[in-house]
Amino acid sequence: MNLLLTLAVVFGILVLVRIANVAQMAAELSGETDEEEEEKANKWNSLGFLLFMVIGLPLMVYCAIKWRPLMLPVAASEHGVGVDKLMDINWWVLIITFFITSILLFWFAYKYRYNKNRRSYYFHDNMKLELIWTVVPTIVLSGLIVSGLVEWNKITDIAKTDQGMKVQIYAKQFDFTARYAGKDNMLGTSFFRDITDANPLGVDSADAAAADDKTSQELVMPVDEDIELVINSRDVIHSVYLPHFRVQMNAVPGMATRFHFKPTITTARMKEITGNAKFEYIMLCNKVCGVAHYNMKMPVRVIERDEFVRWLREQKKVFTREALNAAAATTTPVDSAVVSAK
Ligand SMILES: [Cu+2]
Repeated sequence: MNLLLTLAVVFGILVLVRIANVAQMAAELSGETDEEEEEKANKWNSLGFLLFMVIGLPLMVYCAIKWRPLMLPVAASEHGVGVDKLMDINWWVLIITFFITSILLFWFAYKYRYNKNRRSYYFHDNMKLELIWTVVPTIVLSGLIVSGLVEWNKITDIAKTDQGMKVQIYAKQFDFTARYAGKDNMLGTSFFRDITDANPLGVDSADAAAADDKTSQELVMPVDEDIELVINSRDVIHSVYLPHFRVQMNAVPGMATRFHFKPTITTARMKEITGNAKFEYIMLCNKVCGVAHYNMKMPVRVIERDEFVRWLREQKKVFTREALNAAAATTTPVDSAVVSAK
């Protein structure tokens, strides 16, 4: 099949070359000069440009409208609305610039095609033109960058980050685990040397703050409440990406990164908004982190407060009571706590 296709292409090219030769010979026989021939070619080429514009630009608009439903639905978080507004402004600047420059490009290629009776206008430099194409993009781009920075500062405002329910997102090749801080809203410290089969997050059982910590393989959040994600990685750089909430933050080994946000739309409500009864939020790894990266994800749900309290009650604690008692019985060093946690 491939051989056949290659042969078809080769013969197709040969036929086209033959046709071009015949056309040239016919032109020579009819006494057409090179100049006339060139003028004809220019005319067809410039008309081709116009045709490309007339078909291409409306087709682009059509595709953008037709496939709009494949884009993300409305932002499901408080800060996401601002992010979307920024995105929209960027798109409008791009779209307007694209249409102006494309129309000028194709139209000029047609209008100013070679004409032996026309001389091009020569000028050495033009201060006014250069000022315009330097100052206008500078102002537009500065506006975009500054508004982006202002929005980003609002999102990452450190002053706010001590409020909100703490949830650790622990990333490793190739899954995520969520750890809820419990009533004290304090996550027990963890250390990679404390990692065992029974304690995959390496939580320190001697730390009192860890006693009520709970883990889950699903990220469940109460609606309209501040959430403080504390993000860690065991091995390589991963990325916590929650597209519907316009949240993305890298998970970096050896340090904790944070993201503070407030979900505003429950999963049930989003099903109604999208008209999709099967709609579910999702968390994805957004850094190519290894062979199973494509499959590194975690289901996400946003529910009402009371439903959330019930759900959290059912989740399993990081440590059993026996493990905690054993840890309490042994005093320092940390390593003995690890053994007892097994
Ligand atoms: Cu990953």
